[in-house]
Amino acid sequence: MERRGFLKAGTAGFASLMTGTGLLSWSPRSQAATISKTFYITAGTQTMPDGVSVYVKGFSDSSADLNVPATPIICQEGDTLSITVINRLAMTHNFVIGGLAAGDPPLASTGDIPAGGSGSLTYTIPTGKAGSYLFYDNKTSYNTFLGLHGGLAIMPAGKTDELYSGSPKFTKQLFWVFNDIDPALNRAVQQGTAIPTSFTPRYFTINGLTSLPPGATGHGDTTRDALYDPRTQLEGYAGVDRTLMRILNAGMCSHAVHTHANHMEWLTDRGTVRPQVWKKDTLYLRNQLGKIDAIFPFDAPPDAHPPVTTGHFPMHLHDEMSQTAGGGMYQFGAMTEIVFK
Ligand SMILES: [Cu+2]
Repeated sequence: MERRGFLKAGTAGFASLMTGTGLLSWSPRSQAATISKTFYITAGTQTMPDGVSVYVKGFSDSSADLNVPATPIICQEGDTLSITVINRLAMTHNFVIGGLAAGDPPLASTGDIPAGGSGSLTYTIPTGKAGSYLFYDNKTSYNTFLGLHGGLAIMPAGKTDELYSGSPKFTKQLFWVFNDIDPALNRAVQQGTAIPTSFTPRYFTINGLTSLPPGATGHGDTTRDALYDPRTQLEGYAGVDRTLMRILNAGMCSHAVHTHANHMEWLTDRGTVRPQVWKKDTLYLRNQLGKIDAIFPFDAPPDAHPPVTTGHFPMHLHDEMSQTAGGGMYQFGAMTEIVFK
């Protein structure tokens, strides 16, 4: 049992889990800068849509917050990341950024951060590293699933509208960070008992939330419902709001990311630029640190008759269990809305 820094985030406190600010905002600079960020490793409970309270850990903005996933970081090539991580818990943790530094695996890392102590990471981003990255805790095989993860966006220097130099352009960008929760694992970590050898996910989240469909308590609440969370929902005008989704998978399950209304322009898989941009309505997101980047073009939906330019459509995962909670509550899983205004 970890005693220090334990936060209770029941239904009323749920908003403290999501202090996100919606879309990633970015102003390019002609000069490189140092991006300083302090995270606090905190723990607490999060109430799932079936009322079950699950123990989670997060890289949080303050010792009084519990952010799952962490607030994203956005910067540009040439910048220096200066990350400080303060461990408020009674176990050793760490903070790594996957796919960034040289090495195998290519990790930028704080190294071990002792209980009650702090660690730091300084890394100057070379040219050619523009893209989407997951930062996480790999001190154990399961810390990432507990909630210790978040997204890092690296822009090409001086650019506002490209994923990498010369990529198809976008006007908006956001993260979709997926995770799966097996409450038995989280409970074992909380209680200090043996870590289960099997993983049976019962909750599936996008940016820390599940869908709360019409009729459910919390439906439409932008702080609780993944359908309406401004960090997650795609919203725009046809022909205008091309939106980049930086899609990261912190969890154990692979997923099939599926959009209605438009096909997505598939730009990268696991950090590698695809040789051609394919238009797909379903994208394979690998498990355990899988990542893809794609643009939702906000074209007028081509298959609609009579033609439409407004309306609501879903993004849901095409693996059916991910659309449930608690072993069967359908449409309480990882999905969001696509709103043509
Ligand atoms: Cu569908």
